[in-house]
Amino acid sequence: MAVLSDYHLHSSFSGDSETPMETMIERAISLGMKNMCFTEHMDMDYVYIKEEETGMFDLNTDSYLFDLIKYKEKYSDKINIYFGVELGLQPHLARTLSKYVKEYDFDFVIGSSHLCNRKDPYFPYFYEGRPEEEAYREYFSSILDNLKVFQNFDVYGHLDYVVRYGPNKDKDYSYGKYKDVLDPILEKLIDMEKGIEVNTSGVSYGLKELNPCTGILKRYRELGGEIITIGSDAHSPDRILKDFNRAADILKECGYKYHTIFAKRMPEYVKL
Ligand code: HSO
Ligand code: ZN
Ligand code: ZN
Ligand code: ZN
Repeated sequence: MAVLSDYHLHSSFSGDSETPMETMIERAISLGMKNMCFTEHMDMDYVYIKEEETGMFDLNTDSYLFDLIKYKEKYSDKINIYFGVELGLQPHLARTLSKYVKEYDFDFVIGSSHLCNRKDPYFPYFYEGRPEEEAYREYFSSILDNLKVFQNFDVYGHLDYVVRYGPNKDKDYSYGKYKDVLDPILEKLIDMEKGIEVNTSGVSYGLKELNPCTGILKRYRELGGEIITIGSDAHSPDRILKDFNRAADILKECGYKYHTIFAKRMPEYVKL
């Protein structure tokens, strides 16, 4: 069965997208999508280093929700639209983020690491003056720091996001090389009954694998993990549902029979 649900989508409510929400919806409908979940960026306490700009990823959640409800009704006979958020996790924000999540009736919450000890792995300075491996390890251990203090999310986003931006990307990277830091993350997620997502946007960064890599997906399953959402992380209409067949094939190869969609924060399992 083709996967017809995309659980990681941005529109102009995110600081790094200019696509009107309705353009994303119309494209999704034209692709035959059944369930689309917007997951707009909310990265509190984010400083865009290049321009020393603060607040680039502050989400105006009220106007986002206002438009979402409007389009949900307008397109109700064509597609299910869900209200999600991609929360940028940082340990010192744990209490503020918990409070924020409780203020809205989200269908789905992705917890993502976009900053790591207040530094942004998106920029070269994160890797300069040290081996790539050290930077990747810093990123993974900061995920564990987040998990120790924050729980109000459904899936962890693009677990190995850092390899998109490293000097050699995922050329010298594998699950096995980082097993000692990755296993505690996966074990903790499973203990907390949290999922992970397969994020297909790495393809446009020229990665050899999706995020996270197949080794991580296999290991999560092996340890008993079952909650997997699939998301394109599209910021523009052309990326919607991209590489979903590949994601589904990888998941089946790793032993998964289902992927997961969420409504009102409750998982529903859909056959792959
Ligand atoms: N959060 C973006 C990437 C980024 N832009 C980091 C600036 N910093 C990924 O959707
Ligand atoms: Zn983004
Ligand atoms: Zn992200
Ligand atoms: Zn995203």
